[in-house]
Amino acid sequence: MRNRFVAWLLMASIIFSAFFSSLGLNIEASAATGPNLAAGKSVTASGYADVYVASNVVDQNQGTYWESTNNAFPQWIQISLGSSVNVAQVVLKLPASWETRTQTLSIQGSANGTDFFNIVNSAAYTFNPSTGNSVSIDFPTTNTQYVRVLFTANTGWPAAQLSELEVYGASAPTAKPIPAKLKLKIGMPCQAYRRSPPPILAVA
Ligand SMILES: [Ca+2]
Repeated sequence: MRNRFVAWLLMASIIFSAFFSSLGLNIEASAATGPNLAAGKSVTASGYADVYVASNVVDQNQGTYWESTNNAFPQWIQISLGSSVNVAQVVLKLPASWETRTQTLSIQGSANGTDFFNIVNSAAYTFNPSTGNSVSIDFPTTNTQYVRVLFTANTGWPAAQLSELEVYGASAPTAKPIPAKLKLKIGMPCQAYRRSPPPILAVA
């Protein structure tokens, strides 16, 4: 009796999960979306050169930029998003007309502004005027209050340089469309499933 109950539960579970899955309740992989979470937020940096202050990366003007202290890698710049939020992408920009250069950097997160962890490990990113001197970096959805870009090299100048640091959140779960074939089956009366007439029982 108990085995039959367990078998029934298992079968019911399979049927229900297949049904809800087919209705589009599966959670799709997140994708970056929404407004730039970094716009106008508090920004700090390891240092800056001349007039190229840190706040230039959140003024939404690609022509104004931050430049770190020269000849002193590593250097960093970070945004406080105000509270911990889910993020899934950063977009890094340099002034659109600048000559191409490659900066080596990692993306870090922190809940308190003191203890940082790597969201994206260090890698070399090429900024090219032919693609707007803009680099997009996608990563798995991460909950963090601070987003820091840590620079260790720049082929164009002996300092970290950045004109905009944009941060985007993860999209809400999206529903899968219901396949046309399944829609038809859901709308069909049970009778339509009968492949052949019921057998006529012989009467003794
Ligand atoms: Ca700017």
